[in-house]
Amino acid sequence: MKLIMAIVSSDDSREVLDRLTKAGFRATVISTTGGFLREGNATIFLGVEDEKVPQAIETVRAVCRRRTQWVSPLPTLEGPGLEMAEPIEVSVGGGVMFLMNVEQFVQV
Ligand code: 2BA
Ligand code: 2BA
Repeated sequence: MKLIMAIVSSDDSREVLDRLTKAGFRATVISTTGGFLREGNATIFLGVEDEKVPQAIETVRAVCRRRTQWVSPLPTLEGPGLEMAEPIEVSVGGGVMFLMNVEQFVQV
């Protein structure tokens, strides 16, 4: 069994969960915040049998489309005054997934 930790945009999380549960996957979701944009995202934990891992990944991939967004980074404290950094283009919306081996799955 694998534990998939999928970090997805908050906008996409509902549809990802709908599709995952319809496909029979079990999931746990927590509201999280990205360290870079400081915007809400969702972290979905999926305990998945090894042979179902590709299907789980495809289900997340089908919903989470990568797109670009302009953001103004937080002001820096470098230099004499408060420097406003130039807006930068970042890529958002795609899913990020970590896969971990599960030693044991216990249901009580
Ligand atoms: P955030 O940290 O808010 O990052 C949002 C997007 O900003 C990232 O999208 C990436 O395109 C860009 N970005 C992040 N850090 C950057 C940096 N130091 N310089 C330039 N651009 C940067 P994704 O890569 O799709 O990541 C989406 C969210 O997934 C991230 O939100 C973070 O919460 C999580 N994440 C991504 N990689 C991670 C990792 N290696 N470890 C833990 N969490 C990760
Ligand atoms: P349990 O299987 O006891 O699961 C309780 C909670 O534990 C789940 O809440 C979920 O948050 C987490 N969980 C269980 N197995 C997991 C796994 N493999 N990966 C990640 N998280 C896991 P809910 O999702 O709200 O489910 C409540 C109960 O509804 C479940 O109790 C189960 O009896 C049933 N259920 C959940 N998903 C189902 C599905 N796709 N088809 C049929 N029944 C489902």
